[in-house]
Amino acid sequence: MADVRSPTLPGDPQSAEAPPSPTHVTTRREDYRAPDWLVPEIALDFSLDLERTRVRAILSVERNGDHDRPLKLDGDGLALLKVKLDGADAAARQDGEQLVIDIAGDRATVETEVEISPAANTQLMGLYASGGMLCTQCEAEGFRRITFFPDRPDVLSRYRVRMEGDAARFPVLLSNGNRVATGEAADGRHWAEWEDPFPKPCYLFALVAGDLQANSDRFTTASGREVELNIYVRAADLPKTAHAMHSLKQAMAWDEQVYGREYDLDLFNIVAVSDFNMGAMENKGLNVFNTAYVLADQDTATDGDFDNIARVVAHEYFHNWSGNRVTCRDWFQLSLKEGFTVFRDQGFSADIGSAAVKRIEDVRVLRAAQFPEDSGPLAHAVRPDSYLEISNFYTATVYNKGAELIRMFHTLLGPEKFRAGTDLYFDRHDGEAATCDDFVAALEDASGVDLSRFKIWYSQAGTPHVRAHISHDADAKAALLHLSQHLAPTPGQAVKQVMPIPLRTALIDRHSGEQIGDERLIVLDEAEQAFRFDGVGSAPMLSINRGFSAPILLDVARGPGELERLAQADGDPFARYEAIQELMMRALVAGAQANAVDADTVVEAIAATLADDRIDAAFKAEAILAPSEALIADRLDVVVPDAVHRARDALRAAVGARLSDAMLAAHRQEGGAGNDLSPEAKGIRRLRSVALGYFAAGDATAGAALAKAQFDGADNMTDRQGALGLLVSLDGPERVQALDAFYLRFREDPLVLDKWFGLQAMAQRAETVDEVLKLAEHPDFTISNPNRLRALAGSFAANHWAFHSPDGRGYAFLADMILAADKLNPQTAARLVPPLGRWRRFEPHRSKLMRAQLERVAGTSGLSKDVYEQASKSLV
Ligand code: 0A1
Ligand code: ZN
Repeated sequence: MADVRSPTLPGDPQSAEAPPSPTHVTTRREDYRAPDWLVPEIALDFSLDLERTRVRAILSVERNGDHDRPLKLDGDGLALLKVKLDGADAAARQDGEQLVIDIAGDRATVETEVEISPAANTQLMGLYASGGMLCTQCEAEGFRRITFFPDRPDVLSRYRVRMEGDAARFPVLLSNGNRVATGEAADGRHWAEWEDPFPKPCYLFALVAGDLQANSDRFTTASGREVELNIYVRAADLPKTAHAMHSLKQAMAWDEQVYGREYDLDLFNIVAVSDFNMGAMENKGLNVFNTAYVLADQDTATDGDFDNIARVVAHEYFHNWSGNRVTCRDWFQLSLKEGFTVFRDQGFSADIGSAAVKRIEDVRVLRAAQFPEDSGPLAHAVRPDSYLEISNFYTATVYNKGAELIRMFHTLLGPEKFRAGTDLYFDRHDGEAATCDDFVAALEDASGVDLSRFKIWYSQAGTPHVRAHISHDADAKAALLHLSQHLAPTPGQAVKQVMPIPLRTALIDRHSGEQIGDERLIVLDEAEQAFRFDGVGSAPMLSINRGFSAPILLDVARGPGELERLAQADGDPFARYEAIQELMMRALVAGAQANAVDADTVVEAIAATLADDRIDAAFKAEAILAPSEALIADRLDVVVPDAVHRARDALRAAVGARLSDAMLAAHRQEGGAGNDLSPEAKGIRRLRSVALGYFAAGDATAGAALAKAQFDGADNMTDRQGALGLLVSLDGPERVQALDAFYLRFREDPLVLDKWFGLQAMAQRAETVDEVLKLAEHPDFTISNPNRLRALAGSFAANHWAFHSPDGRGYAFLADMILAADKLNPQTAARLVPPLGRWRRFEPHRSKLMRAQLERVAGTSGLSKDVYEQASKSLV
């Protein structure tokens, strides 16, 4: 098909590695070696203070294997005060940031004391201060910023932790495992001791000290263990913790029922912090969360926020088995815990909500975040081969494509054999640091199914492109499905091998709309292959990659009217969704190329979908939502953002104008009461908001009035944000009125203020760049809080039309933000680089401007290795 982007990348990707740098060292998977020394036990003693914290560590170390190499402990920014070996002053040397100690025997006790400054820790890795409290983040390599230690996930230790601090400032003192003792100390200080019975890698260590209040509850496990549950927040936030607590209990029960996994301690603590680089962290028995994934009430959180809280609470809880009890041997195996845990949290969300809608949302995320990664300069395998900075590999590829890979195993084995496989995996590797190969071996051994060919999905980057067409032999009453696959080169992988691609497939009768025979699971595992279907009387329609059984790009040759028919008839909800989306995509891609959109078929399909009583509101909303501009751009050989924007606007305006009555009716639908969090009510709110969007696209003036009325009358954040999200893109007086009202009402609530910044950064207006530049000067804006930075800079970079403003100011703004943030928080700064790395895909003028900003970033001296890796790779 001419309008679909050719699978070959422009340019000639050469290397997956960052260009050599004198200061930064590449770590390679093939160089893995077991640790020279193990640390079965560690005792930590913290004297806590915001400015100067003392950390004393006593490590019992054991030589691992027959060698005479010294003990090497990682450190990062530690002021060393003391080192002792078996109680005597030790002859330790510092080699770069490492502490090297020669040890004669096979066992020893090593004691160190260091000083660190949590208040000065702007990277938010290690021990840092957030809103007056102290907390830690150790994954992936943050523990070395707390004390000297072999900071690698295959060194597992039992932890005993003592902490002492000011009782008024830090009334709550938490660490992993169980609290074993507490007491008062001199000068208004107090202390607590914690012990974690489960050996763990240091990235799962956590400590929290602060003035916090807990929402407390209990859970009884299947075997009768009574577990105390606490969610710690600032006192004022306590009323917003009910949903997180409810989600936690649901997740605990689900993991017992679906995976046979029980919780293993008597205590499970969650702490919410406002300054956090990611979503949340699964530290053993003490999960630390970004407040964004804990706090919610009807007035301040949208349905999407509520769903995300359930998803992330479950994700972190599930890590207790997939990640903590069985951890990763090295960071190249990150997807072992992350891909699997995402797959598990997807299953949970599907079970507590609508499975069909959840699948649509997951695939949308994959296409929006992972496909571009896989086709760009930062493409890497689910199990990468090298890195400069491991923080750069917490990606949609490792997480979401990793989950798709597990889903393919699930599809191939079926639920029972898959469960037998995960049981064996947990049994076999409990208490160990394992590899992706170990996971597949457990599935194979439990199921008797050979998965060796599928393992290529771990090592080969890029999204396979599959083409399909059907031919029919009327005499033989047989249909032949012709499939071919192609995978374009990615950095460091010039030549690709054929992949095994599992495709759930059915044929559908063109006239009756009935499925012909059973659905089949076929595996395309050659470059070209044909599959025969018998008992097919007339030329059928093809329904393929149902449920998105493989993470691929698909190009099916279709006859006229076929997509329209499938959009109504396909028995697989996901395939029906795909048919409508493909109809829209074809109109949009053609529209972007020809500067005129033919909306006829789309209008008919949307009208039929809205009128269909058999499907629920949530599904309707997803199905009729127009593909994003970024997704349309991904289908074009050369992207001209204005053309994409015009095409999408024109299609939405045509649909809105021609279906204004149906949209108004959908918008008026009852059943979406603000306090009703059932999937049905959420679906109705979602459809109302999508319908309002279309209506406003058809009639901006009436749309603005309706949106303003919804905004003013809303008793919940979903309706309020839905309306404001529309108003920010319209030019009437309602825009400023609503934004001001929102600000005045919520200026004291950081998470809601993030929405205020984000919505303006996402506005579809020519003036958005100016507004964003102004917002960066707003007194409430700060680059030191990752949520706020992402709300403005991250949302703006995702605003396709505004970010790609032809004067290049959007690119310059993002580069400025990256460079400013890099001085404080390299990890979060590096996450802003990828949008600039898409420069090869754009028309020459923009392409040059984007590249120039990347060069400016990469050429800045004193860059962190985080940003250096992302920027330099993006230029290759
Ligand atoms: N393991 C966490 C993600 C995570 C990774 C790194 C972090 O460092 C700032 C924080 C969190 C998860 O998958 O939820
Ligand atoms: Zn995770």
